[in-house]
Amino acid sequence: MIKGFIFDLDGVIVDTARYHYLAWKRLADELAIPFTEKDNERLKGVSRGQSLDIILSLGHKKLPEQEKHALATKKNNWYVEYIMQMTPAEILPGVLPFLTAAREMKIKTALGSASKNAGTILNKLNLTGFFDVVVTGNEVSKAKPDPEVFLLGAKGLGLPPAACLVFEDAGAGIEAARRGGMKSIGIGSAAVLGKANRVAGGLHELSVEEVLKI
Ligand code: B16
Ligand code: MG
Repeated sequence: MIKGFIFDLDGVIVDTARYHYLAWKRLADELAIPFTEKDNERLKGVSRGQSLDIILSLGHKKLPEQEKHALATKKNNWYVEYIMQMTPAEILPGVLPFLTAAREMKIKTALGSASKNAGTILNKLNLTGFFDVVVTGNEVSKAKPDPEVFLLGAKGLGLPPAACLVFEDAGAGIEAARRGGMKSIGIGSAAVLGKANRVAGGLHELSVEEVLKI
């Protein structure tokens, strides 16, 4: 029986992928590396360091660790500038009613995000109070598809993995849920998220009652 929900952030609660893209694009342009919105799809759910590696590989560039660290910091500073301008109007459709209903029904709720900026984003959008537990990129050492982020979420909720349902927009996140022994709902297209127990376009298409039955 499902007693807890674990939500990914980017792509499920808010569309921060747009801001990640703008910041990575600015860096790629500086490095004269071609980088399109289609390339950006590969960065979804992937850690900051791995994202930079993907961009450098697009430009056939290899750089020493120290230089990579400086570039990742530069991108993050631009990204933080963008997210500091965000407002609650950018919360994706259906999120607030879904979170409200879940909490009214005494379902425990956790955030499980690869982003080190997840706490800042939740605060900025006035969403922190909707989550019993927040696990971010600061607490995990292994990126999705490793299940670490979701297992920490389940542990924080005091629930066994099988009692948790994960909401994810990235294929790597659906795989992480599966490896962690959790059912999942894919948010996005069935072509990418076919391994999820159910796929929907967004939380606005789902009710708490129906997802508890999967
Ligand atoms: P940061 P999620 C992920 O968030 C993003 O999808 C991914 O594009 C980003 O690289 C990653 O967070 C790390 O973000 O640079 O802010 O630490 O989908 O796991 O909520
Ligand atoms: Mg995501």
